[in-house]
Amino acid sequence: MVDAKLQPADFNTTVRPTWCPGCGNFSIWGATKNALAGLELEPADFAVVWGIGCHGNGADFLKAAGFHGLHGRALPVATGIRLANHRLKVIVDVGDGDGYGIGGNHFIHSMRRNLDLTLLGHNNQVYGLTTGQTSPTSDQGFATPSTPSGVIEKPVNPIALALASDCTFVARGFAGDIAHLSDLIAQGITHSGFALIDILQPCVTFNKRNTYQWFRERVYKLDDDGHDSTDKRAAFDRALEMETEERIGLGVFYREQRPTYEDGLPQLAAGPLVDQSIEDVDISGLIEHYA
Ligand SMILES: Cc1ncc(C[n+]2csc(CCOP(=O)(O)OP(=O)(O)O)c2C)c(N)n1
Ligand code: SF4
Repeated sequence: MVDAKLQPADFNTTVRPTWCPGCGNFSIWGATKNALAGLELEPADFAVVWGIGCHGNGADFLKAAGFHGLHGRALPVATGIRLANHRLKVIVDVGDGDGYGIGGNHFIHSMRRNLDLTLLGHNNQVYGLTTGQTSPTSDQGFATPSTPSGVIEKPVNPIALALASDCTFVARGFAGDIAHLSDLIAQGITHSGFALIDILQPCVTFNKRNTYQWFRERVYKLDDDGHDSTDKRAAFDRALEMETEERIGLGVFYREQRPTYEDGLPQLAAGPLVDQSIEDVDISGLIEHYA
């Protein structure tokens, strides 16, 4: 008898989410479960790494093997998981403060390496968990407890930064459109190489500017507007639209196929490292060298 396919609810744990009612994290959690069920993945097929923040509390609510570790360091952990067992799909959930700020260095270099990871950027434009301070994606002029007179500097543009960092799958979703977001996450997981899905995730408690309504007045689907996702220059133009605060494209900005970092490692050709025997590995020379 063939086992019944898992349903999204099968990826729930017994812990109920503690996010504020209306938080965009609910949609990202739901869309992730939809994508996992749609791709017919079992919990043993994937791992998830979370950063620190409200988004990271999702570690308690998704039935998955994974790691909830240091602020800004989700991508190095995910890299280690992929190198140890590249049979696993690896999803990485970060906040804008976590992934684009303190973890910004890892963000750039993981993309240029083209590790086969799917990064979900929960972009609420504030530090949610620590009660609403300015984050790297906060809009210029936005007043928060840490910038009472308004943010002085320009925000990070994650889509433009990903394009400049040679990311091979660059997309933006919106927590206000779960069906579209579910499809983008599934495409990101299926993509061979690094997939960024930056997700507009309203923080209903601390960001009273970038609300669901504010986004609904500005978002449009790239697919409906004739965008060619193989054209990198066109993708840059679409990415820069965000800075006008008038039009915000949703969907796949850019995709290309190129060998992954893992493809370039001869050590992985024989299969995942976790399956390889270490009985014949002799490190005595190495120990002697460093003794
Ligand atoms: C090294 C370090 N610095 C600072 C903190 C405090 N801290 C915890 S969460 C957070 C910011 C969270 O913001 P974001 O990454 O945008 O996630 P959100 O809470 O909005 O989901 C900070 C600064 C920490 N935990 N570790
Ligand atoms: S503070 Fe903001 S990001 Fe955190 S759970 Fe509440 S609404 Fe969500």
